[in-house]
Amino acid sequence: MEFVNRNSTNSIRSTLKSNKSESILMKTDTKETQVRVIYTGGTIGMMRNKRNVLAPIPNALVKQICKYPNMHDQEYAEKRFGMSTATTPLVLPHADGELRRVIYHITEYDPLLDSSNMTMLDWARIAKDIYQSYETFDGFVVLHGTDTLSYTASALSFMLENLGKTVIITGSQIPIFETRTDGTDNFISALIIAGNYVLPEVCVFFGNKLFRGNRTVKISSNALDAFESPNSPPLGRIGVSVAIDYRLIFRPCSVSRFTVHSELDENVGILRIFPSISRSTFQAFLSPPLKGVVLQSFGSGNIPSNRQDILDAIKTAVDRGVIIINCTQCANGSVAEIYDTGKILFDLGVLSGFDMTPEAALTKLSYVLGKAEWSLEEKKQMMQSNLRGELTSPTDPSIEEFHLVEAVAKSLQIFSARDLEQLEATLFPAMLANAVITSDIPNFSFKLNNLKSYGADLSGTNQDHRTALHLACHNGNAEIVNYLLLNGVSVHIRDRYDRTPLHEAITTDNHEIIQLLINCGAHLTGSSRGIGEKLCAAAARGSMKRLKSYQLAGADLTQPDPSGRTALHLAALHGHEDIVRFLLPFHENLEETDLLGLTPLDYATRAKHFTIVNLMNDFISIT
Ligand code: ASN
Repeated sequence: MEFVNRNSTNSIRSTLKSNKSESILMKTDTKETQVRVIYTGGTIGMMRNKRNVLAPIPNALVKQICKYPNMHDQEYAEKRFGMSTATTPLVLPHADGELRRVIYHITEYDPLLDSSNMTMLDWARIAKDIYQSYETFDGFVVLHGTDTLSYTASALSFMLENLGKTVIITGSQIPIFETRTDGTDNFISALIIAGNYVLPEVCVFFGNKLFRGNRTVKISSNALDAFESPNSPPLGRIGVSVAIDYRLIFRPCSVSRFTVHSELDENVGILRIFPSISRSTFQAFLSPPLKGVVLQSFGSGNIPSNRQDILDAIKTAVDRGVIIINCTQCANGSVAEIYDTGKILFDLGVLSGFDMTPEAALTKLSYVLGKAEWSLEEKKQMMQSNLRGELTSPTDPSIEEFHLVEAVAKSLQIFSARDLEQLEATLFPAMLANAVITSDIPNFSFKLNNLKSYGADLSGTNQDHRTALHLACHNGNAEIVNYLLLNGVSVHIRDRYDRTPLHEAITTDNHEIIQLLINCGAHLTGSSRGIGEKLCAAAARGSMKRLKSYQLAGADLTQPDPSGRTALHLAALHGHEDIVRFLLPFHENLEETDLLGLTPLDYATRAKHFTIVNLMNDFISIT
């Protein structure tokens, strides 16, 4: 399969990062957020073909979107990116109540697929595409057919390890080319959430609800509310405004970078048991090469315990090393050892899938079996652990009955739900900030745990969209930063002025904290020219520490500023010999000229810094 080249990642990079393209950017105070859309197919982009059935139409979706003024602001796009070309992104008009306008880049897959035709290879392709453009974008939307959407969402939730950004899968029941389409609403809402909310999960947005992807099932082939998450409440709802329940967000709690595991084992299956299932069917299903099976049992996990032939087949498979996961056929609820007919499975070595959907259990099996480095015991252990919020674990912390915010609200005589929400959004970040400022580590962990149990979102932001992590990074307490990271606080949230926690650590030149953030997947944001300006300023000041901060944060130290000058030009001009020595090895040659056509050597010569001139001439002679 090949990319259609419209908005391929290279052209996206060139639009966002290239020095040349930035010169046409409009000077604007409008805040923007960048979303990558991966369009895989599905009804959303289908039309009736000659046989009068729906099939995906290549190169038609973007043209259709451009016709909707609520999906693409042509005027803004032209001012911002120049006259439209094949590589210009689309622009969502400003949405009331959101800080940032969404700029989105669509990658259309070739061929576009009805999701019934998708395979594990397609999941791997989506995962790899997200990985490869992860740092360029704030969030991701995957347009997908609805039929197997829950499988893809579940699989991606496992494959995208230590995900720190929002991934939303959506589609529609009625094509976008039809008047009554649900595609525009689903797509617009997905874009707004992916661009403006940092939710480190693979989510599904459909019918005004945001779900955890690996909890979803398709419940209707024709209703517009086609998805449900039977055993877990929606993560958010879209009404007049976007309401996310942050308490439900599952956050990776380790200091590790985002990565993708794309090796999936295809030797998995779902066996739905039914009365009088034949021994031969059962045995054939469990035979090699099958390595993992989701056994969909009756009720709370029961099978016919009077069928010795079935029990023997299960025993043989378990002894062969097949992992069998017991999930219920019921739309709601979980498996439990309540009946004799269920207990017998556990005695045979079948594992409980508890309240996982069959889609989640199956994709988790193929992910876990694809981990060559794990032993069979580890794989079994993982299947029973809550990896991405796909199962309700008995150790999940419960939220205190007594609600702190309600108590404060009572004393302030606040009764409306809206005012209560407002109070909560103000109180928790303030209390977290207070804990960051006033505590040592034992005290801090005590306060943090208390706040968590009162339902506080530890990644919550204050009025300036700053998190406790911004503050902790600025204050320079590495232990507290580490603690916040281990509690899943996001490294990607940008404040009102587009500053991330990493910016705070760079501003205070705290290398230990910069390293911690980088280990957790943080990266530099903003325009590369802007970073060039900062590097030049540091070089002019002779600030080696600041340059090293940027180096540690992953900056390209040869990045020019808007005038084409690099840090080396400025170090040469100001005669900072130590900085010139430090920067020289990063340059391939010294031929980079600024807008006046001057090289770093020209600067050193004109400023009469002869030791630096000699240094540079030596460098030129060996390169
Ligand atoms: N058959 C379509 C698909 O899954 C159904 C849809 O998208 N609504 O691709």
